[in-house]
Amino acid sequence: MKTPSVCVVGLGYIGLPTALLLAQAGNFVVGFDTDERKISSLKKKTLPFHENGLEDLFLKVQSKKTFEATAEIQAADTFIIAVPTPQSNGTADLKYILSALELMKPVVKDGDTIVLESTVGPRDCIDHILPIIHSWQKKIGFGHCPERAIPGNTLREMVTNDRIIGSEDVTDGEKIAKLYRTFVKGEVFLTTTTIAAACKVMENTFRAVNIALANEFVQIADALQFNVWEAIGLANHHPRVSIHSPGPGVGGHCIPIDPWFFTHSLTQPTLIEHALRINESMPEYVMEQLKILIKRYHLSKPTVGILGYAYKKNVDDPRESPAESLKNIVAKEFSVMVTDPFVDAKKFHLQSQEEVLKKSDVLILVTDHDVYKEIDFTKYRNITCVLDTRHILKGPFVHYLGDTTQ
Ligand code: SAJ
Repeated sequence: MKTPSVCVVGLGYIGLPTALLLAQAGNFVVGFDTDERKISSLKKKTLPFHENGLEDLFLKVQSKKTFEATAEIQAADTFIIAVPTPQSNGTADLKYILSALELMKPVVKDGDTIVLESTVGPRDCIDHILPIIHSWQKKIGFGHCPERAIPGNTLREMVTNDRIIGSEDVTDGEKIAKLYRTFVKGEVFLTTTTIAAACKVMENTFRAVNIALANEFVQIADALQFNVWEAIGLANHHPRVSIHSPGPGVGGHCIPIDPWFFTHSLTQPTLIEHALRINESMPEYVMEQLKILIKRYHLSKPTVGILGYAYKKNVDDPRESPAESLKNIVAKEFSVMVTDPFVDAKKFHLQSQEEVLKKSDVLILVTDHDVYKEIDFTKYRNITCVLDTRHILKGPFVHYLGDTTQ
């Protein structure tokens, strides 16, 4: 392989697909990760996680010989940082970004460019990241291009979504745009790092607040005894209304976390913080509804089965999943089992679907995996009722969150 033109730092759900798309477009790419097991599995041609279409892309890129995984950071013309940014006291914790910068410091040279894809707060590039790069006293370009692709449809969205590139220097911004245009078919917009970061956090905040509203509607519907699903469906026929779907809570590494990056900037209580708390409280609310059902069916010491551990439908990612908090809440009072067809059962102590179906008295559907629609619950005489938090099942003993009318 030639000298790499791009080094992607962090081969997770965003870094790896980005690296492979760049490589497929003809750029010579090295992918670096501090997790040596991930690198050795990639070297053995095994992907560390599932994402639609990723395996095919990986195979294609192997035949082109434009991608290499490495446990040692390497010189390149452009470095793309795609590492996690957890939340800490209402700001983005930059520790992984700072250690990535520390690792690349010895290999960057005059004329190189660093692109940050990880989500950060609006002022983080100006206040914390650029001062570090400037302190190296080299001519390094910098831009912030926050990732926007949705897990489950990552590859398609990485190609078709519009991208926002923030840079304090127009030439750097244009250079980065040129690289991204090798695989991005959407429009590429140039702006400042602050605006780029603000857009990204606003996008996920918009979603978090709207989901919280739907989750509050569930509680209102239960209190006033109407079917929230029918009401939302009909309300969404209004040309300017698009209510999100209620559910057992919000998971993933983005929507429950990124909106916090805004909250430290105001001293008064924010709508955003209240919305995040509503979403966080949903597993408790599901437990309350479960207890109502258990009482209604006169179940004593029931075994509760949880269907779905991933944070959302048809993915294998359990990060911040509401299923984990629900499991812990239920376990305080009842015996509980969890199953998920996509998530690593050994790593997360999950049971097989058949075992959960055969041994549970009551089920809670947490994740709306399509395969759950195929289960014939009537085959299992032990199952008294199912609490469907996503409104995807049908059947005589299925009860829905936000519908006490059944
Ligand atoms: N959810 C609901 N109701 C809804 C929609 C989602 O309860 O109406 C739940 C899901 O089940 C899941 C969580 O919210 O637990 C988040 O799922 P999601 O599909 O809304 O979003 P993510 O976290 O998979 O990806 C988001 C996306 N952001 C936006 O749509 C604004 C994606 O484009 C970002 O790239 C990603 O965050 C990120 O990495 O920031």
